[in-house]
Amino acid sequence: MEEKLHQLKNDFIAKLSQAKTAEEARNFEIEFLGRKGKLTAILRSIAGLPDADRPKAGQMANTIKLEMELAMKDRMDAMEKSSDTAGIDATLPGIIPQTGHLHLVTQAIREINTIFEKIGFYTVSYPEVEWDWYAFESLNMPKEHPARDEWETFFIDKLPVGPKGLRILTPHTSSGQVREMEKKQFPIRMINISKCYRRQIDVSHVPMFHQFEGLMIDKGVNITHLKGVLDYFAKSFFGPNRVARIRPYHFQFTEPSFEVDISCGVCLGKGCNLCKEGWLELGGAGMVHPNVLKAGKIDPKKYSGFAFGWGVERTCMMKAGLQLPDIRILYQNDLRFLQQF
Ligand code: FA5
Repeated sequence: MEEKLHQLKNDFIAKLSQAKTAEEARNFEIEFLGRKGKLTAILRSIAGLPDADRPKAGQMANTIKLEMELAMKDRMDAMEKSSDTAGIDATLPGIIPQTGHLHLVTQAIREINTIFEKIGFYTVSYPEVEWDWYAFESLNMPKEHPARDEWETFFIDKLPVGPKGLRILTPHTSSGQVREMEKKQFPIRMINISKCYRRQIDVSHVPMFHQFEGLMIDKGVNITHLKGVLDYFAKSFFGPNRVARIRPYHFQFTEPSFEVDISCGVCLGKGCNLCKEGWLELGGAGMVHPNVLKAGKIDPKKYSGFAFGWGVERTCMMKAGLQLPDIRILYQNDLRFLQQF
C-alpha cells in the first residue's frame, strides 16, 4: 500500500510539471484527486484491509493526499505568476513618479534670506493680522492722515479694540520696524519677510503678496550704508553687472525717502524697449524718520538707521530672463507655468 501511494504521488507531480495550461493541470487533478480519481480508489480499498493495517494505511493515505493537494496549489500559483509578467515589456522607459518643488516665490524668499544673511542681517517674520498702530500710527501716519490711503487696507475691526487701535491685515512689512525696535537689541539688522494684503488686483497687483523689509539701526548709520547694501543686493540677486540707484521720493516714515531702481538687465542702463530709460523700479527706501525711532523708544540723537521695503513677487519677476506679463499668473496654480521653475 505504502509503495502504491508514493508511486501515485510521484506520477501526479510528474504530470503536473508537464501541464502547460491551468486547464491541463485541473484535468490531472480530477484524474488523481477527483471523486472517481486514482487516489479515491485507493482510499476506498483501505476499508478491505485487515483491522490491524487499516489505521496506518489511512494515516499515510491522508498525508499523501495533502502533499498532492499542495503540489497542485504550487503549480497553479507558479502558472499565475508567469502569466502576470507575460505582458510586460521590460525595455520600455519607466514612468517617472511626479515630484513637487518649491514655488517660485518661496525660492526667491530663500535666496533673498541667504543674500542678506551673508552681510549679517537676520530674518524675522511678524504677524499678518496687525495693529493699526504698528502699520501706520508708529510710522508717522496719525489717524486720518491722507498718506494711509495708499495702503488700500483690509480692516478687521470697525472700532478700536485696544490701546493699539484697530486690527488690520498688514499692508506692508514696515509694520515690523517698531516691533523690532521694541526688542532693544543693537545693532538692528533685520530682514522681515511676510505676507501683505491690499485691496488691489490687476496685472501688476495681487491682494496677497510678499514684501521683504530691511532695517538697520546703529550709531552712525548713513545713506552711504544704504546705497552699499542696495548695490550688494542688486549684484547678488540680479547679477554682477547690475547696479542700484536711488531717486528722491516721499514716505511718511523715512526722511529723506527714495525710490530704488535697478539697472535694466537687457540694456544694462542704456535704455531699451523694456525699460525705456535704462532703469526698473524695485521699491521704497530711506533713512528712518526720527518720529519712528521715538515710537520705538530709541533716541534719534544717538541712533540712526535706514529701511527699505520691496515686493518679493515683483523682484523675482525682474530677475533676468523672467518677464512675466501678468503678476497674477504666480498664484493661479497652473502647473504648466509652475513646472518651468
Ligand atoms: C511700501 O509698502 C513701503 N512700506 C516700502 C518702504 C519700506 C519704504 C521702508 C521706505 C522704507 P509700496 O507701497 O511702494 O511701499 O510697496 C513696496 C513694493 O511692494 C512695491 O514696489 C511692489 O513691489 C510691492 N507691492 C505693493 N503692492 C503690491 C500688490 N498689491 N501686489 C504685488 N506687489 C505689491
